[in-house]
Amino acid sequence: MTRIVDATVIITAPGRNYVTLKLTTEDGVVGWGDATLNGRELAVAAYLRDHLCPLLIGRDAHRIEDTWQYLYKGAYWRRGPVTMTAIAAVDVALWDIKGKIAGLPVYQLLGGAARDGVLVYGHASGHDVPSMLDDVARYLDLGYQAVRAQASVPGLEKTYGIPSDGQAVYEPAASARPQEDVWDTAPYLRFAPELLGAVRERFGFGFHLLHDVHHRLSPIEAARLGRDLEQHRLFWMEDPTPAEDQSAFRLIREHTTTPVAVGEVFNSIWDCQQLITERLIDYIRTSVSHSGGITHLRRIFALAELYGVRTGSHGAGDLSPVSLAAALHVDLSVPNFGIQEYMGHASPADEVFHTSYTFSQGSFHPGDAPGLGVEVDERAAAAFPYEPRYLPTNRRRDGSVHDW
Ligand code: CS2
Ligand code: MG
Repeated sequence: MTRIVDATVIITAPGRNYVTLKLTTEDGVVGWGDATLNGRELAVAAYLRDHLCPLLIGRDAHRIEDTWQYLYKGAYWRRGPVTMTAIAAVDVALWDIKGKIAGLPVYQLLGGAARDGVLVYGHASGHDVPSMLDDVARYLDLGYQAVRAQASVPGLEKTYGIPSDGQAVYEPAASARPQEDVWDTAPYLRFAPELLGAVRERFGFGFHLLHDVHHRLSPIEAARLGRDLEQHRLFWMEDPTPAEDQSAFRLIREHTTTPVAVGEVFNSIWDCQQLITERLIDYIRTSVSHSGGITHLRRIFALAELYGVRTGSHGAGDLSPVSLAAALHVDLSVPNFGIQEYMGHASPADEVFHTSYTFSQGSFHPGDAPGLGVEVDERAAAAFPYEPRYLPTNRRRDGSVHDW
């Protein structure tokens, strides 16, 4: 038994906003958990500070499963992004503590390494096809074996995922109100096959190619796009249509064999159940930060394994380095691993988050430090105050709101 004696929420913005939970035991062992929910950061921070942290004081840090059930069932109001991100931060911090006390990296507690490394994909993008192709070349030169390709859609002023000038990776601009972008599906549906075709024409088929539709199509449009992309042999077409209506994916399945990946906005096993058990997707993208932590993510992945669905966890820059480290420990140990997203963390995040994961030839390894292998510099964190930032909103040409 080792009691939790302190639970602190740290909000910092080294390059972008992050919320981190710090748990400390009576023996001075510290565990870190990521609680960042992009554009709604303060809601999770308040949920932790006002509701969960007081409940954690005095609890046995070793009892991870009991604490998970206590916070999930005890909330009465279950599921949802805020609740499950808060519970995730507690869960991951407790696994960090257990690893540090055991003197083992977390993946060893999860059954050990099921592979030598964690295959990741990088984000190639461009304002046009030539600059996107140059970015793909850059990733292949760095040793990546998998690349996601996105480019500005001709005729649209703004497109998801394309960094503004001077940005290393795409990040929504700091603003008091969400930026409003104009979306039009027709030019995108014509352009996407050209975009991915250009990558295959220039670089061939010797690496994995991924594309994020980012929830913008109707089920039949998604079915048509999937069919038009088949010749380009994608690793996956991601979030082709909003996933609230899981039965909509049956229509996509009827028309195309392009693999489908969904799940970054999911928060619990219940959000994925139909898609997995009906084999309507090929990759489940639930993240350790937004779906209840290591404890619950492993359940989702175990269900997926039964149905031949592989993992493809979300790993955008708005999930902190603590989240990435936790994801890598899970990825290294689960049998049905598919791929891990790696977008990187813009400087000066590395001044606050000190990590021990390493990259080599297209794969990551979480490292063998006890626990997660990440430490947070609280003094450095204090130097980067929070700044409100909203994700953009999409409107169609007729002014109506569309999925972003
Ligand atoms: C995207 C994300 O990386 C992805 O797959 O869907 O960048 C997503 O837009 C952000 O995480 C939202 O906060
Ligand atoms: Mg995505």
